[in-house]
Amino acid sequence: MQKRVLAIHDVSCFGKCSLTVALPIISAAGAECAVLPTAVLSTHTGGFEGFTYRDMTGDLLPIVDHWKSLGLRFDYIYTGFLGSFEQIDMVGGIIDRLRDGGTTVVVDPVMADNGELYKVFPEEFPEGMRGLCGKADVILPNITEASLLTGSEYREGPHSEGYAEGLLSELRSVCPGSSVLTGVEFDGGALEPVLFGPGGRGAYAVITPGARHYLGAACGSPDGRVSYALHSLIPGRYHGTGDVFGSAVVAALANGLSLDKAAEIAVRYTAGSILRTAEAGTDVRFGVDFEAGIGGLIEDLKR
Ligand code: PXL
Repeated sequence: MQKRVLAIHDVSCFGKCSLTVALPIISAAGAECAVLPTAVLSTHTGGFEGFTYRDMTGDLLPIVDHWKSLGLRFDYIYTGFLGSFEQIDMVGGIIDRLRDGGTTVVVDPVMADNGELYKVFPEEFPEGMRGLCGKADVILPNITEASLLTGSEYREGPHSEGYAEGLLSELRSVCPGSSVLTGVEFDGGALEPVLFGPGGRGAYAVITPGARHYLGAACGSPDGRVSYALHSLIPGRYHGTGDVFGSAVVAALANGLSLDKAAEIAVRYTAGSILRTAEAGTDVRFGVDFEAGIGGLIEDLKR
């Protein structure tokens, strides 16, 4: 049976993030992708001046009412950038109405990066997002979002395992399910003994061994188990990579893969998208070249 995903994000008309990323990646992976647009913007808000912003709050419930009248159901609900603070509770209610025993809810608490809450969101946004994460089976925060959700200190990389695993442990009181923490950065010299030294831990997927610096994701399960998926760090800050990563995770889950494996595949795919973009030298605000990697992603999902 084909899986059906509902993606609840904004439409940034230009700039390759949110729905313009989720829809192609999830569809190409063979799942149906229905959309609930939270806002329509001319571009995303990361580095562009003068963007237009249409809040879609008033349309969300009528759309869901219509779907209920049709008896639609969803295997996955994947939420990302929300259009307003008011939408957080509304989206929580929509999840309650649409989920059934077979629905997996994936919440990406998109609200912050590089140590700062996005300027479009009010100060109370993280507290609201904490409530939404409480409804999720899987959350996908970056380090900044995890620190805001848990009231923990934000630290720049390179990180220690202790810091990453401390955040994952705190996140267990935010989300009853699993957490995938993104933007985890390790120094290669510090990591290698842990990996390959006496009693080296097997819970790592190192995609590019021998790197000086690693960047990737740490997955924490409800029972406290932790795994990592790491790629060599590619310098620079590229826009929309969180959405490329999250969409690939959802695509992999919808193909029946475990969360650890989904994170590994998503790290490889996101890093490949960044590398192509770095080589092309395009404006980092314009998003990453995820399109050329879709074929490889599908092969990875089938492997
Ligand atoms: O990629 C996250 C994102 C999604 N949508 C909009 C954004 C951002 C991040 O800045 O501005 C509108």
